[in-house]
Amino acid sequence: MKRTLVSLLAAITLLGTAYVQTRDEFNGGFSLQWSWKLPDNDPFCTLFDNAVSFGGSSMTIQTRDGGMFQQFNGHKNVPTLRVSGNIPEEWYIETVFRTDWSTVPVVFYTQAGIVITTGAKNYFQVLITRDATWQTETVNGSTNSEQDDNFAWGERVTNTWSPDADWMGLRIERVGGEDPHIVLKFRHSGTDGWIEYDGFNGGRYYPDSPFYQHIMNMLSQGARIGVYTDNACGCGLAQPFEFDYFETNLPLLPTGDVDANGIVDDADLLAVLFAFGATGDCLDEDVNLDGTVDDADLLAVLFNFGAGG
Ligand SMILES: [Ca+2]
Ligand SMILES: [Ca+2]
Ligand SMILES: [Ca+2]
Repeated sequence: MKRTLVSLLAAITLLGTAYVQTRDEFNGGFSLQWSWKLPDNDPFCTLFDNAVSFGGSSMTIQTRDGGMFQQFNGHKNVPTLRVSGNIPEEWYIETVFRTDWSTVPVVFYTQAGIVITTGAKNYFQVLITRDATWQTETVNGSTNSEQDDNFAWGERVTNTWSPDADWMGLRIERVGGEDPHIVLKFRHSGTDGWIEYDGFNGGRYYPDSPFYQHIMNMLSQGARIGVYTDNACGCGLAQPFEFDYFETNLPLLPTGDVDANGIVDDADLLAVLFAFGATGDCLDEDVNLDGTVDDADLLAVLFNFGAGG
């Protein structure tokens, strides 16, 4: 009987670990501690050229020229959250976004989605892409990856479809149990909810695959996860991608952890007090990333005091 109770408690604890969910609805601004910084990228602070705006419940990022491609590393407007702590056996990252594809020229690659990265030299992206190769108005799922600036064109991972201006979703998920793997999922107005990538050329990664190992290595090294937009053309195309929400169950640095040491304490409080009144795009003390260090940031630290400890 006692053993049963212990097993039950252990099971509940495991469930609790697996289902901790963090979601930012982008309600007029960030509710989680995002950062515009991207290591190995120039500029380090990627917020650029008024390309980002918030609606009542969404964030819009307009594409800007620049990329992380090989040694180029000049991408713009990449918001990310820091992964910190033990990675659960089963995890996921998902986002939902839309754009008016009718304004995207068929001659340029244009894409948006999820990025997992430790910096501009190392990343994995899953995207919905208008592929300029075919010069048609279709889109498809795709992936890109880079290790130490060595680009690996992931692959086209779905069949093409004709997009509309409706919401589209991307989800990257690790399935545990006896057959652990990472799977990519997507949704759009032509699917019935989330569906597994249709296996055009992949979309499932098993432990012996380089992409699987790359993703898991990055996550164990305090990776950043976030959303990504790209016109991939150097042509000045400012295509707006509107993100509805971003959600994950991966453990993140606690909100208010200004010095990113994993705990919200006096050091973070003092940092905000000393920076009080400062303005700028990428200040660590600007917890809500609205460009000013003020009461809102101080309150964020106070409300989360002790978190992560
Ligand atoms: Ca690169
Ligand atoms: Ca701290
Ligand atoms: Ca602020």
